[in-house]
Amino acid sequence: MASTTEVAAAKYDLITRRLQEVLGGDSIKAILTEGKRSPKCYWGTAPTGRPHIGYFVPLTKIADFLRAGVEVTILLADVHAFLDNLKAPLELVAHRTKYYKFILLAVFKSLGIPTSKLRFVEGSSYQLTKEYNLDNYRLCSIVTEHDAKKAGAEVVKQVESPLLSGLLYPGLQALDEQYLDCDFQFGGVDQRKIFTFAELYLPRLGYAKRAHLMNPMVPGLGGGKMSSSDPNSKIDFLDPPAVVRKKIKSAFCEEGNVADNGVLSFVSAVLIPISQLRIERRHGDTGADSEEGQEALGDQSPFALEGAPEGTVFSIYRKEDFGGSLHYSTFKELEDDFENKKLHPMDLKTAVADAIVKLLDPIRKAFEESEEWKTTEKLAYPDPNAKPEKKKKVKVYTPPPPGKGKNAQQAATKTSATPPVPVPPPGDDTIQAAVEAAKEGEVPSA
Ligand code: STL
Repeated sequence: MASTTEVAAAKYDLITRRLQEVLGGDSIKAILTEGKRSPKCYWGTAPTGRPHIGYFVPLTKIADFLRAGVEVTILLADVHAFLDNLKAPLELVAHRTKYYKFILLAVFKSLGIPTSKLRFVEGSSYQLTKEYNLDNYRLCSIVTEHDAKKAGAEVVKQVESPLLSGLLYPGLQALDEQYLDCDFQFGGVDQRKIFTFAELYLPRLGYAKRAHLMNPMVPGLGGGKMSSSDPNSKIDFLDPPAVVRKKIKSAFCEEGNVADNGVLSFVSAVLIPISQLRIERRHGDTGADSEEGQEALGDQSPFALEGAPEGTVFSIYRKEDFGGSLHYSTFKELEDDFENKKLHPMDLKTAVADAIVKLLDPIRKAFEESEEWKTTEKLAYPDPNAKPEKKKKVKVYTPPPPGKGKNAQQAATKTSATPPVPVPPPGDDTIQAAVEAAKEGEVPSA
């Protein structure tokens, strides 16, 4: 029988495995050791561009949290999506939030993570309250412009004429920790400056300093950061098999080069961890998460070929003429073989493409089967090349000049010296006119 200290240590190891960095881990250890309640965490994402398969990294990690009994909140940061240089314009953000929720739910299910255990929260559900806004103003009164800029440098899109909204972003994210009532926030290591900003400023508002857990970033297929704006550097969750294979085929993956290799990184950061989760689940090692795997969508076998030795986390098919298939039980062995040119990029790419196709199959199926999701996708990401609908001309009533028109007599007697009040066009049309005029480079007259 394991002691409470041992149980707490095992949970802590599970919570922090495969992370790049942990800040303030002792506070989590203390909660686990005390054993009175579960630690609480949140992971946030801003519903901007279409989420790509790099999201498998944080989402897979959430399985570990649940196994350690952590209460997990997923924040759909809709207000942030707008604040970040209008990445999601206000009229699209609600559709994108819905689209993200569909994707996230399907991905969690494909990973065997019980979605009933997750709490989904939309940022706007509390970020528009009086309390939150007053806290924002309090924060604005103590944060220098310099610190706000520095905190957002890696996360907020950097442009020539930065907007005030981008400066608000880090502060609001810090407040989210308080308003979502978490013990730690989890995110990519790209969030590090925002996390340290929160650690510095929340206590100055009288709130607790939270711990921060960071996963490594997965490089894109071109070797650089996996970006939502470069379609060739990333694979969309809904990409069909042929597109997945084409993108992997064209990925940079030089023979013997393990340094700038997005394909190898994906194996290490996504495919092997998923294989490991599945192997552990087969052995019944799901800790506090007894429901793991119950509502799983799609094939839940590790990425190992039939006949692979026990404990294989990744197999690569090869014809007997080329030395036969390869089976790895750690990433290190695979990486070494690649570096020593015992594993050819073509064989690696084929195996990775096969694994991704398998991984995405249940997600695409869920999309194909949901009319609501398909409609949401069209609304959230309208085709930029689609022709805009012809706008009907709205008839605006223009009153006749004084003394003219069929009611002239009546009006003249009733209003005597007062000139008739002109009917202003509806508010929306005024804004619309201004926007259209701005597009054409002219200034609206009134
Ligand atoms: C992105 C991409 C990404 C993470 C985020 C945004 C995070 C956003 C966020 C917003 C508010 C929070 C926490 C996180 O409280 O990978 O565009």
